[in-house]
Amino acid sequence: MKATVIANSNIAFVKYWGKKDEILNIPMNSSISMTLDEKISTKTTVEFSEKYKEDEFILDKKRQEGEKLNNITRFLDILRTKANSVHRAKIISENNFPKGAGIASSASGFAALTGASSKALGLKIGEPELSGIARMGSGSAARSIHGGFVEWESENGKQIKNDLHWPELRDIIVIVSHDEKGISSREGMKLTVKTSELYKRRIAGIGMQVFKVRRAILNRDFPGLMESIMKESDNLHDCMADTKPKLEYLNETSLKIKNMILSLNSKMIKAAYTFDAGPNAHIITLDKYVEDLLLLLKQFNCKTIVSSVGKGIKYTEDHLF
Ligand code: 2P0
Repeated sequence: MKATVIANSNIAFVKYWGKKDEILNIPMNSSISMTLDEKISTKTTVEFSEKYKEDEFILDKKRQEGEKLNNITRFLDILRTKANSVHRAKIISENNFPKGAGIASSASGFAALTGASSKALGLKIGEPELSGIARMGSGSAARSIHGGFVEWESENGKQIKNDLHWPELRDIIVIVSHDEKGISSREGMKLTVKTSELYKRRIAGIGMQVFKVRRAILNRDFPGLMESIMKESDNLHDCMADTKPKLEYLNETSLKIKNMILSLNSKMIKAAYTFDAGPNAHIITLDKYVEDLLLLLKQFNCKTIVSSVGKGIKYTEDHLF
């Protein structure tokens, strides 16, 4: 059977950085994210059949080989074992955001692959379990199974509130650089856990941060959420800077955007910046401030994508092959 799923990316307000268990992808701390809309999504079609002799994976029209393909095969083995299947698969996957835009695709990618593969294998599993399986592919994918606001503590991501809870919230993604990051999140977080003293303090205090972000979402407390988001992004990047060797994901433009948001907020909080393991800025704001922010951002000559709060994985019969 063939199955197709569209999964959206997500932006973390409390970040996942560091694992308790490297094999099972159990995180050191809870993270909280907002699922983005279909402008930043992956569409994946999977078919398992005896007609395929090997797994075949085509991503953005490029046939994948070597370690990239092996990773997918290992991941599919988890699902094949569950379904008692020995069939190999053909997978076609397409990201709809600009190629090489530095937007992480592992969250939407593994969420789409998990949903499509489970359905193609005839597995009847609900979203909590799907989230736990997606996690094994990539940690942040555990959150992209669900829509709205999602908390991932250890095994499965859980929805805090759905996409209708705060319809005015936006993420303006500013594509600062098209370069691939120098060091992957997976390697970077390992180094931070091993070498950063500041990281120990981060982990000791993160429970309070998670509580504040969850509470601000539940109460739709905009200034409270914005302050927590910026504090969290700064804390993560301080820990990256404290890693040996130093991890530097932000560039000059990222820092200029950060300062622009700080001065914009001097009288009244209108937005928050947050950065992942790359220079692209995510500006969290409200619908009513988007137009002004886009005007201010023009000076940087960067492509921008405006996303609302999105839904969880979506099944469709509109297959890619
Ligand atoms: C996050 N990031 O919470 C954080 C913020 C990057 C910075 O999740 O090793 O690609 O595949 O589990 O999910 C990126 O880490 O790492 C990430 P793996 P993943 O969104």
